[in-house]
Amino acid sequence: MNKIVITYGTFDLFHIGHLKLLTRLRALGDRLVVGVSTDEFNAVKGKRTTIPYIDRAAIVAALSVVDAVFPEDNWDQKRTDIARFGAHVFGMGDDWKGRFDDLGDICEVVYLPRTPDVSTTEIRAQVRKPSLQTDPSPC
Ligand code: C2G
Repeated sequence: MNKIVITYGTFDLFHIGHLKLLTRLRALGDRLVVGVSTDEFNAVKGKRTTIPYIDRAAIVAALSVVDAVFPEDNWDQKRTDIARFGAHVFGMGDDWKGRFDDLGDICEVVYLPRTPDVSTTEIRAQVRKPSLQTDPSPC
């Protein structure tokens, strides 16, 4: 059986937590398709993104564990997407545990443990830290 797994996310400032999740989800089936949140949808989610959708989608699409990427424009497209792709498994990190259980009538719903100690928010904060002031003049 060509078991298809589907997931969704912003994947801003792509990091190892994203990669581990996508890799584990791919291991649950034969193909993994990913809905990447558009910039407009992230505004709806109240999430500010650093990297524009076109680049976030290109990075996710380039992963060997990802077979297809499509835009996530709203909260309500998942049921249609699952039917469109014939997905057997819907998976997310467990910060979403319970949130999408209603999809259980059309596919298996799984929540996998998040990777601790890494987040887009933390990376953004680190990048913003002023670097240690060094004396620009030659010594
Ligand atoms: N994730 C993870 N470990 C981290 C960070 C994120 O496993 N350290 C997982 C999240 O649980 C999620 C996926 O990586 O399943 C993408 O995370 P985000 O880019 O933050 O996506 P999010 O804003 O949660 O959007 O409709 C669903 C939403 O689009 C999910």
